[in-house]
Amino acid sequence: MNDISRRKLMRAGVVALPGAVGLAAAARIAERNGLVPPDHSGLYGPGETLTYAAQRVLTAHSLAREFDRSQISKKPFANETPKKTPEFLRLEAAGFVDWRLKVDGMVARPAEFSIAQIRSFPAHSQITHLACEEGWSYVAEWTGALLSDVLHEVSMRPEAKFVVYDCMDKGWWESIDMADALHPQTFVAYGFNGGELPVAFGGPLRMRVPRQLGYKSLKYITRLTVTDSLKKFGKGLGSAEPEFGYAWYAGI
Ligand SMILES: Nc1nc2c(c(=O)[nH]1)N[C@H]1C(S)=C(S)[C@@H](COP(=O)(O)O)O[C@H]1N2
Ligand SMILES: [Mo]
Repeated sequence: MNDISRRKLMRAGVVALPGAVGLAAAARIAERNGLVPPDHSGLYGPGETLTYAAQRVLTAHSLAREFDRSQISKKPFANETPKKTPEFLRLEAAGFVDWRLKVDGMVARPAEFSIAQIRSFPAHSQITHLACEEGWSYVAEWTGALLSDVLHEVSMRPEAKFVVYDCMDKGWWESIDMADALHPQTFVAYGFNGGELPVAFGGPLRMRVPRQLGYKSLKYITRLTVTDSLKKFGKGLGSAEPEFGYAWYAGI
């Protein structure tokens, strides 16, 4: 750790003092700085708070590693595809022309975007690593719009702190903070390795959050909700994952 980042960490007070007293103190300081993750109250809560607050203070603007074309995985592995609902099958059969991304919550202009409208935002590409918490991973090229461009289009209110996202896969939902939502590598992705994003990999549109584990990169997204609090969503833990014992913040 260099001197500047150490100083930043100390200024925010998120210093890893040894033992439970240190964790409690760090948690209090994190709270004062608005850096408490939504799943802070469980068994691993103090550790989650420390990890999240320290990463946000030290690496809020860091970039995920990008790879060369030659490093793209020959056989990327798609997680099991969900049992498609009749609605999903209907949208897929029609080439997703009726699919919409709804954007609502703390925004001045709630909107619904077709896939053509999402494609009309400036296109960006990245070759990044997608790592599942279960141990497998792959490198692929993703093409999409910056999530920040979509959010600017609807004009977020200044109190906004998180973006919650839903998908066509029952039970799956996620959220990220503004450091990730506005990050230049966070995409709503519709392209994969130079072609269209296959349904197996989350088409027509998936979230791509390369600074966090794979489960934050939700597939088949249909809705973004901008909010200042995660308490009213699901069990209030920020996403479906903490309900099963995984961390809301899955920074890598
Ligand atoms: N809708 C939806 N999104 C999802 C999942 C899922 O089952 N359904 N799995 C998540 C997990 S755990 C991982 S690791 C990645 C896997 O991405 P892949 O299918 O492209 O390999 O997608 C994430 N997004
Ligand atoms: Mo995963």
